[in-house]
Amino acid sequence: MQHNYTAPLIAIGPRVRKSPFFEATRRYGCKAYSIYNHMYMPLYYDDPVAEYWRLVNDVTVWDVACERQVEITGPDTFRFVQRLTPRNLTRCAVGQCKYVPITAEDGGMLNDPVLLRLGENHFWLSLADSDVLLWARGIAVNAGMNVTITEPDASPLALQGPRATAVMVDLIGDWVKELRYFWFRETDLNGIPLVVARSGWSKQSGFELYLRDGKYGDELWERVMEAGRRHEITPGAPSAIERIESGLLSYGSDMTEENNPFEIGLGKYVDLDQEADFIGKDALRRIKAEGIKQKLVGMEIHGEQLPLNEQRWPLQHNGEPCGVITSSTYSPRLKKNIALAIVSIAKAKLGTNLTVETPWGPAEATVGRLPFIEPRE
Ligand code: THG
Repeated sequence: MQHNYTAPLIAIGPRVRKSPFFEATRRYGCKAYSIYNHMYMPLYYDDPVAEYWRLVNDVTVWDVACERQVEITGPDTFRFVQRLTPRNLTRCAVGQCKYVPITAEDGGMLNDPVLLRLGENHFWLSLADSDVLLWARGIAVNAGMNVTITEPDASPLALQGPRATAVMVDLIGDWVKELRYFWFRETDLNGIPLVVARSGWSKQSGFELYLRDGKYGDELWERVMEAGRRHEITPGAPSAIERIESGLLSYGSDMTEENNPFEIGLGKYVDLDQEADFIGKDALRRIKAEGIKQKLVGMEIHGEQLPLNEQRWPLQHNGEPCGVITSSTYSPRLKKNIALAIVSIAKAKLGTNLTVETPWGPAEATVGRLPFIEPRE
């Protein structure tokens, strides 16, 4: 099946915020942007499948400054951050990152950021696409806690792919090899202030450089490109294909504020036994006691090659609606269509056959295991 349609333009104007790397992404020929946290986010420079292979085989550099930071400081910082998330932070050391659900009072997911602890009383939340700065400031108004919540000048640039470590060694030094997964270090690169973390939204290994002064955006980009040249670095962007294969979730697509962490596979980050009274605790206790009604699963969609979905595709079992495909792609490594789906609990068992209503007609699909492909390393 040929899916030949042209994507509409996204026009560039002064209203939408630009990343410090925005000029560089234009110069390097970025062909498509999306909007994320009210900023332009590069999507691809070339053919997305070719970029996927460069991520899987080589190394790619991504402007992900749209993963905007919320900074929390002040004497009550730890207690305040722990109020925002069900994840138990008592063992989060300075220098460590944690993937943390942010839940509302009804247990619904408001965001799924990466948390960085920069000091005893100094945290960043590296956001997915929703307005957590406003939420956090709203919570702080009546919390009776002494905290300051702002947006710092900090912009992530991701290096992802199996050759990312080699580039980082040339760029920053040998010590990056010792940096553990989900840990970071503060450093500077000839006067460019950075937080260097071993993390990123792919399972191909890599780093995230948080630029701490936006005026160096162009300089950092060019230094990365220079260090990467002999490692065949290319500009890229978060790959929808790779992240579905790896089972990484995208806020807004695979979850919204309608979903609780248990049903989307993030229950392992919810600690109901901790002392702290985080927002959503009572609701999540009740949800856990009652049992989840639906569940995020992997699915294989049989038949001809399908493109990325532009909206959720309904799922049926014997003509009865039973869920939705949230994210779908053709997997070049598995050579089949794979997808993430939210389905009613009765239909979530491995091997269950369902029917997908795609825009091109019905297709048969089967519930499978997540992730579709195990991480490298
Ligand atoms: N890096 C940074 N900020 C981000 C993202 C990122 N903000 C937006 C978005 N990504 C937030 N969502 C995620 C989702 C998954 C992961 C990170 C951020 C992730 N998960 C691993 C996994 O599921 O295997 C590890 C989770 C864990 O620690 O157990 O990496 O990518 N700066």
